[in-house]
Amino acid sequence: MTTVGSYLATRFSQIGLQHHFAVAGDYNLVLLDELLKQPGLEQVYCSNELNCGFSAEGYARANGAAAAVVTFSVGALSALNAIGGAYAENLPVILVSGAPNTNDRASQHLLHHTIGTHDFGYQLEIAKKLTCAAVSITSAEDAPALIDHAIGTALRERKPAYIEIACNLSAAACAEPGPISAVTGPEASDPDTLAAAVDAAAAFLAGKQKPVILVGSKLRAAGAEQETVALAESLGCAVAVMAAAKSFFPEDHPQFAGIYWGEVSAPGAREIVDWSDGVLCLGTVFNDYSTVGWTAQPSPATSIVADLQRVTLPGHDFSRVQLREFVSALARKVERRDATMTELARIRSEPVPEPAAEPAAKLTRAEFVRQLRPLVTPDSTVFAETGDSWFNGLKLHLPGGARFEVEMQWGHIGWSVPSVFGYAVGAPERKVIGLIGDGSFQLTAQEVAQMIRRKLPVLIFLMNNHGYTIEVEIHDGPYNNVKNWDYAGLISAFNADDGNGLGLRATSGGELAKAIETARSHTGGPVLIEVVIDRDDCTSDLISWGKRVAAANARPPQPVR
Ligand code: TPU
Ligand code: MG
Repeated sequence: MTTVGSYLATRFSQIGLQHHFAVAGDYNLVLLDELLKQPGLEQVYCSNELNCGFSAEGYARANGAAAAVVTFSVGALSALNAIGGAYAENLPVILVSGAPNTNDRASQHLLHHTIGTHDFGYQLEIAKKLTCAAVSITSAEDAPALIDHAIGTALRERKPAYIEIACNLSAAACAEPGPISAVTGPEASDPDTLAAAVDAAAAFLAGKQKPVILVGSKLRAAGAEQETVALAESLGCAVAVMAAAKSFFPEDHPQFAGIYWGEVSAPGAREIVDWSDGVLCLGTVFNDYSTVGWTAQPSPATSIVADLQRVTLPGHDFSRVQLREFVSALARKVERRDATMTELARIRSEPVPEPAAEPAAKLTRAEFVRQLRPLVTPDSTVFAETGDSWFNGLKLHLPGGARFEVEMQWGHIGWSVPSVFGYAVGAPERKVIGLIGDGSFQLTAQEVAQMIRRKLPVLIFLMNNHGYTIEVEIHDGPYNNVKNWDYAGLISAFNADDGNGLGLRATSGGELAKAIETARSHTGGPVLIEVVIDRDDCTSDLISWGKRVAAANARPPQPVR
């Protein structure tokens, strides 16, 4: 017999999920039972619902989609923060919440876990703002259509969706699932508009001396990474990548010009973009952070902007054009335009070898990055948390195959611990390295216990600078000091009597080298290395960027005209 819960489970399997993340609560227990019955769909437990949402977010990064299952209100409202993150980061995470019994809906009953009124609809209303589709299942007959609508919309739009299921319906009988192609069928461009957009873009580029490609973070959501390499090769131009899109264009490709981030760009990358008379922006996101406080953004007058479903260029605006199809068709149409490669060859600087620090000398950020570099191999995925970890991570040169994950649009500190957990569950073949600051770690540290539980070989570098240094660089005050923790001791506490996580602490280059050596041979659980540095030992990029962001925040109100 198909039940509402088993229908959902089948759809999860059909869209390629082998896991879903969960925290139990009485509104979802029967649903969790139904999901457990699905062969090949494992239930993975999290320490709290915020982490559950971010774990699913990380799984979606590895696997293309994910699901989190939580209880009503006390659970879901925490998870919704991570769902906002999935929206901002273009990741289709399906949030499923248990909900009040259908008989309580129009009654005068008061229910636990609610705000204590007769309104049980507030969670759905909030979810509607943070997802591309939010549905409430209050009848088993409607369940298949509503589930399919939510999942299908999430996959098409690469955004999260929300499904709440009344707790007395999870095991109720409903219709069998039909073919999944009805749910996941691809959305195609309007053919005439696609052709017109490609013609206009090719003509625009043909009229430019120095076109460049600028890759943005929505490129992965569009599934257009391969197509972009082909387009770059037909145009022959330099390709710069925005910080949030690091690794979305191969860094070992000869046309890779580096990270474009205004004043804090990689050497040469800013010049290549700023000197260009025609920037082809693919899946780019320009916000206050990515434009370095509105100081760096290609002019729309000299740009083509190809978004997920829309292409704009001076004098044109084409809707219903899928980014992937646009890039792929444009690659077949463009003329070669490789002047920026000549420029790049002139200004490109070879990386200067960094001298090793004295092994006994006090550990510095620079020495840490030097020792980190060789750890990044083609099978690595590096997660960089908000803070100076962003800048440390961005400085890494990624060999072909290596991946890089950041959460720059949402920017929730602590995101990376659960996201790394979810990613490592979804991609066990990858070597996952997390870079995180002390302040960020304290928000979501519990999820290391789940890595220990599942024996995941994650390597975390915790940069302990005893404070919110990124905030110090934006605006300092006593609120930027962080209570110190015994981070290595915390891992022992998480181990309790059956875990095999390892916590290490390094205060000199020699200790760090030894810790890395120990981590390499450790098996059966994660390793956390606490990297102890001075409070003000940060990248110059963080200082420059922080200054610009502070200036943008401090703009006085403009008089109303
Ligand atoms: O390397 P460092 O010291 O900058 O990193 P750490 O220690 O992780 O400090 C991060 C400081 C920080 C804060 C407090 N970055 N952004 N914020 C603001 C913030 C507050 N709460 C959430 C959930 N997200 C935020 N980004
Ligand atoms: Mg810190």
